[in-house]
Amino acid sequence: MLTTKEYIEIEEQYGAHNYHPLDVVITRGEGVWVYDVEGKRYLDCLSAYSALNQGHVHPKILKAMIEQAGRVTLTSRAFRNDQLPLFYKELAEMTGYGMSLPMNSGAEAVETAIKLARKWAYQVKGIPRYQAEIIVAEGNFHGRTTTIISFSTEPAYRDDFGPFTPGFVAVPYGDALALERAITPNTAAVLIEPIQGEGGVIIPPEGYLKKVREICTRHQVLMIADEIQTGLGRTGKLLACQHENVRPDLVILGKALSGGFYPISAVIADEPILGLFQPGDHGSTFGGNPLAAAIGRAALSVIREEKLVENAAVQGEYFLEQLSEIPSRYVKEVRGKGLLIGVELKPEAGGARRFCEALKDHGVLAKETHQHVIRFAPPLIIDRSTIDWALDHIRTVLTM
Ligand code: IF1
Repeated sequence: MLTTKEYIEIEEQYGAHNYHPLDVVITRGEGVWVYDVEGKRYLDCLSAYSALNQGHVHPKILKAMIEQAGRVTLTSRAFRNDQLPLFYKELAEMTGYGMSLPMNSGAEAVETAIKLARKWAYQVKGIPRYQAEIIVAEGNFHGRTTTIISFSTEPAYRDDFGPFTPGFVAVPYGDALALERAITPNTAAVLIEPIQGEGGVIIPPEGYLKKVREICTRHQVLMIADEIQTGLGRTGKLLACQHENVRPDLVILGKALSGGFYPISAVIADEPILGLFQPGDHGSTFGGNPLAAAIGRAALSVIREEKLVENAAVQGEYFLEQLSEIPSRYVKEVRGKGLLIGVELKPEAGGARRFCEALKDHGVLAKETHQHVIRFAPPLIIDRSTIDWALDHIRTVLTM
């Protein structure tokens, strides 16, 4: 085995530099823990941006993956397979939406939802062809494709990558009035995150999602929730929109839909909307393949059987409360829902990165977002004593 330094040198020489990772080289993961090539153990407080809600290498998902990998992995959608129908059915039963459309990356599922909303606009709402507009929120993060970055408001994600896809309007996040004012007869949909993850764990004012739902209904506009990061238990509900008893027309899932084993995403909706896609309209070589479907089925069953939604609510409340009580001169605000928690530091703290570096040295892996926010989002299988262990180290680092 090579040393940490050697792995990093090779990576820097041969890999594109589109990331600035913490200098920890992970070789193994188990549950909430990962191990680096020097044998040091760390608590994973990022969970691959919520893809690992079920924890690393969950044995049940691993078993499903290995069994299916030995049977058949890919049929293409030109033929049917015996896993996809059951994945559809189990996803419908769990989420209460009638249909789903599987893709691979989150960004692909967002693209799928955009295409579907546009088709709905022309075929159902009667918007003049190619005039459809979709309203998004400032500070959004929905992925990295050229269309999606076209409506990003973050210069780093956007600058130098134009020309941009038209048809999107951005309004301030959390402001329902601004959203309603932006609606025109050509508005097809509103696309929002229930909590902005990359935006810095931004929680909108209470009642915002409910208002967005009412506005969408009143103006015959589709409400699309990007729950790629917030969905599947992360915030203490299966879907974060359920905190306000809101049912969007379309929900986009990804990340934890595979428990971190494989890229699996999906758009879920009812038949009057998702039924608009006709053969040939949309597709993917790998989307809905039997390996993905088998993994997805196992990933969903772990969320259900291990009551991860409930655990996220209970442990998240405790973690948030304990973090809020840390007497740190650097902390401006602690906020979160379930196990999606952001600790925003004051500008004079000198940025969150150095705190993440220090946490890493203490065996806690967390990632800064938007310069001043440390995000804590451990796997949803975490227990109270492990949170207490983490808190000891977080306290030390935040009061250094
Ligand atoms: C990166 C961020 C998180 C997402 C929401 C769609 C996607 C994501 C709400 C796209 C993806 C990831 C992508 C990853 C880092 C990460 C991230 F900091 F960049 F913004 F989680 F906060 N909608 N988020 O959060 O899904 O196509 O990647 O499967 O791009 O570096 P994807």
